[in-house]
Amino acid sequence: MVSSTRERLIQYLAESTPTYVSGQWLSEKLDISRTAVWKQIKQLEADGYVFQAIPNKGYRLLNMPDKISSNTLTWGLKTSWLAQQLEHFTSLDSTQDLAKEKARENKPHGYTVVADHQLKGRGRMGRVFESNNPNGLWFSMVLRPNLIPMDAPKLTLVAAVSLVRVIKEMTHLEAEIKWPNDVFIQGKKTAGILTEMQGEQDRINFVVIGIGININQTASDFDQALHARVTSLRLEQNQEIDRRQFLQLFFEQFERDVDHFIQHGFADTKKRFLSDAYKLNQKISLITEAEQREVIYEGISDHGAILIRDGDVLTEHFNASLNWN
Ligand code: BTX
Repeated sequence: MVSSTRERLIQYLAESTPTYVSGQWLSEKLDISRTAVWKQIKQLEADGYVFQAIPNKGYRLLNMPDKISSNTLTWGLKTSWLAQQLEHFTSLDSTQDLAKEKARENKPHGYTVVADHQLKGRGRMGRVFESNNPNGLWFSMVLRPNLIPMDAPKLTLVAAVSLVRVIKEMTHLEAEIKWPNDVFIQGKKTAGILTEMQGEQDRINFVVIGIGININQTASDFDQALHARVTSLRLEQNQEIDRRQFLQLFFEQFERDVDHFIQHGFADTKKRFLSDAYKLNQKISLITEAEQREVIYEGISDHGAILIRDGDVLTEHFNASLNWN
């Protein structure tokens, strides 16, 4: 990908932090005059970047704006593999589709795609996921975990517990996980996770995990038809959230949780899931094509399946498309 002079300038400054870089060095690297470097720096300052400039020493980057770009997202990111390779787009059909395409082209474990607008954001079974709005976070991550294919769906639950932890860290909100892939606040959907895998019988080639989170949307940002069922973090806590900080914290948390799951198994994820599970131990309605049935949601199994009690019968349901509320 060809980067603009501005992007390269930010990258040099970001990589050099906390040391100073001289105007001379930057002008040589970027092949522009020192005055042009100075002009670019002034423009960046106008856009919210903060520098310290010291005569004879040069420039040092102190802060980035909360605006999202591949530079602002990777600057200061404390991960070893997740999102270290990241591409950001203003507009894209779907981060999920692009990430899958890139995974097929051999992008590594942790490669991530982020978009401000998705024109064809999708959920499970081809459902539309409303995401043509820069106030949310829409991204997909390529994972190449050393797991058997049967364990891949558990990564959805790992992502859900990571997400809930970051929401609780950044807000005072009680976020809950609706098995298997949604995050709810006050009974309304705030985030959704889409896990797709490509592999063979005994080997995962790659997994792409796509996440959509409603962060700073106001009510008028949502389609009328969704109003009663969805919410954003901002709507719930009456305060805007720094999207860049949220996403960086998520990448750091999810990397830790994925590594832990791969090394030590599912037990801790299961424990965290159950402590934040939406409607656990309550009556829920199972909706199938044929009928709607009242059952009790008793928990999840060691396989990550939902455990449902219908009278005396306890059943383990693996199908992530199970419709219930
Ligand atoms: P899902 O199939 O469980 O949920 C889809 C349903 O969620 C829709 O039918 C609608 O009722 C509701 N919905 C639509 N838009 C929103 C929204 N913004 N907030 C809350 N609820 C909504 C859930 O699928 C998984 C969604 C993953 C989306 C990510 S975004 C990045 C990546 N790219 C992409 O195309 N998909 C994923």
